[in-house]
Amino acid sequence: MTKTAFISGVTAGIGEAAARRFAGDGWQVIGTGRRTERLAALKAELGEALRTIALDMRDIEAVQAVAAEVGAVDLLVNNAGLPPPLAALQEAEWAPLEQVIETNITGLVALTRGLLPGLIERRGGIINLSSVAATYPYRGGAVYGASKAFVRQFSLDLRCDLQGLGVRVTSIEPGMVETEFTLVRNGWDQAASDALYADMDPMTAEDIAETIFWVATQPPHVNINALELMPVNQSFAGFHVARPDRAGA
Ligand code: 8X3
Repeated sequence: MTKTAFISGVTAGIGEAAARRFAGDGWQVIGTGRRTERLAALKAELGEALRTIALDMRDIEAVQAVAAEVGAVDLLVNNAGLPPPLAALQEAEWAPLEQVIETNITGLVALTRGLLPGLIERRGGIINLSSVAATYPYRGGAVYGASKAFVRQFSLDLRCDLQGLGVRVTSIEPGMVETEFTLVRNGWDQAASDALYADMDPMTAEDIAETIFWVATQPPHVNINALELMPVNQSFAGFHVARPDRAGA
């Protein structure tokens, strides 16, 4: 029987690549996004394999209505999410922070909760897109990193709620992937994005889509709890030490 994957945020990057990957393997894909012209372009490419739904994850009533209307699916990929501008909290504007919290956390919980009855009925799977930022802090990443730490912990706790029901839950935690992520973070500054990914061979949206597909197609008795990935050329920052008394010395 044809399996159905519900993927949020298919208008770019990892979500778009995942829609292609699952559709290419014969799955029926239901894909959401805010940008209708991009939804239409992907629909034109994937045809019958893709059903598109225009949806802003911040509109909780719409999220709940979509979940109720869609009914049972075999897989939910909670991909929709974004970072705010990379600014220390004391320098950050409120609106983008609120947008990130509403999208990455509130919308994700509402969509998951809405689709859970059907996922339980199908003994399906949930794959949540977290980030290495959930574990490793960096300046300017407080709200983004915390939102992704929420996604990781939500995934692990959800496994307890679903104990014995046959539903799998996974947190996927990528490092640098060249998508629109850095454009969004830098106010669509293409040069800044190009500079960040230059000469370091970042992961691609297709790399992560392949990982999502692999997780989803493990035997039903295997649950990948969490999976952290980085490009080889990305590793970890050290600790920072402030010595205010020596400023300018
Ligand atoms: C973002 C990952 O490494 O670009 O999810 O901060 S990284």
